Amino acid sequence: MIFNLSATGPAGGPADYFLWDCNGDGIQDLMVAPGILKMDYSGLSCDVLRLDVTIISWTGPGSTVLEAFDAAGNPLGRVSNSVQGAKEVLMLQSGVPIANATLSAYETCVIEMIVN
Ligand SMILES: [Ca+2]
Repeated sequence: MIFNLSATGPAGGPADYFLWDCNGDGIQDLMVAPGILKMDYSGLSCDVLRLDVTIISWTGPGSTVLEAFDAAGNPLGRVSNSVQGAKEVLMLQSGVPIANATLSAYETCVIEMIVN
């Protein structure tokens, strides 16, 4: 893991998440059901300007939300899932460095996170 990852439940309680190979490629994925993943990029030596998070959401469009913030906590962008039950990439780009991001989900498998 090249950045810090933590998770909380929807109401600030413990998140329900576990490893599961949801796309059957032999590599364990992270199933969030439900929870909020928090990615902290402040320890990275390079600026983060783009996030590509590959997911499968089992809840409807708009229910899985990726949000990015700068170091002061100002929102930089927000993108959500558009399909249910199929693989898609949540892509978020910013003109200023992304300090941290959250992924809020009810029933979503996180297959890959690429930080650029
Ligand atoms: Ca997998």
